Amino acid sequence: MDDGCWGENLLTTILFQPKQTGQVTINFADVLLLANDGQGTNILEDMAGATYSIVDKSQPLSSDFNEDGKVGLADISILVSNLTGEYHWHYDLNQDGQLGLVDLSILIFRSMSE
Ligand SMILES: [Ca+2]
Ligand SMILES: [Ca+2]
Repeated sequence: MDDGCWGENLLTTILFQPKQTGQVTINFADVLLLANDGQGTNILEDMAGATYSIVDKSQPLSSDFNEDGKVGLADISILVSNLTGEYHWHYDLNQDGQLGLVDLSILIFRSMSE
């Protein structure tokens, strides 16, 4: 793009191929995207990274959060204490990207099934 671009444009697409499940943080370091503002302002300079959760949707997430070999009140307590605050992917039992009553319902159902 020798002449640059104007307005909203898709500049690139990055495809990531995860090697394992878990969390990954992606930061844009040493990357320049310069505005054609006469000063060459790097518009990525203030861009924060993002953290992604890589999950295997073919495998149900474990509900035994305290790893005591059973799903029970202790696990429910752990989930409830994590419903607010920072998102933790391993408590997201329906893998919808958020923690909420659906995840709690799944956990209660699993605890009653054991
Ligand atoms: Ca447990
Ligand atoms: Ca969820």
